Amino acid sequence: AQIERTLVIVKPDGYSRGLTGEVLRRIEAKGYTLAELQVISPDRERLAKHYAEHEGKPFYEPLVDFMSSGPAVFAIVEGHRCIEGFRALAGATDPTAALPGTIRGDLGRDWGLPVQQNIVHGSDSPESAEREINIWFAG
Ligand code: DAT
Ligand code: MG
Repeated sequence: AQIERTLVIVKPDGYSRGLTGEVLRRIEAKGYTLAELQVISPDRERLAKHYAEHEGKPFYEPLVDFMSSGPAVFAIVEGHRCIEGFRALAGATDPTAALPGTIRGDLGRDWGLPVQQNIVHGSDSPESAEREINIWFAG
């Protein structure tokens, strides 16, 4: 199989809590490669493209507010089956339900907010990965 790429984001909660190194450490410890890295404050225009599939859902506006609230780390991660592999590292979307041993399960919790602040994003398919990488990385 060809080497996959996935877009990983250390979201503003993870960045502001100082968890970037811990997340990147787990990615590297798993054996994946950090091909590109950047710290940016996500703008609402690109977030709308990134989260187009969720437009209209009750958590959509809070999600865009949260994601545009401060700096985040964007990484292109490479490796065989890294899309599935990173989502396994990340754990379930709801950090309360995410299993211990996962990023969200070990480091996340429910803060009583309308959106789940769950530390990381990972693309869910090869098509999503290429689409998302093109939104956040030029060239
Ligand atoms: P994932 O990030 O696990 O791929 P998703 O793509 O379904 O999950 O949703 C994108 C983000 O939106 C997710 O990371 C947190 C938030 N979210 C999803 N479902 C939610 C819900 N039911 N209530 C609150 N926030 C939610
Ligand atoms: Mg998703």
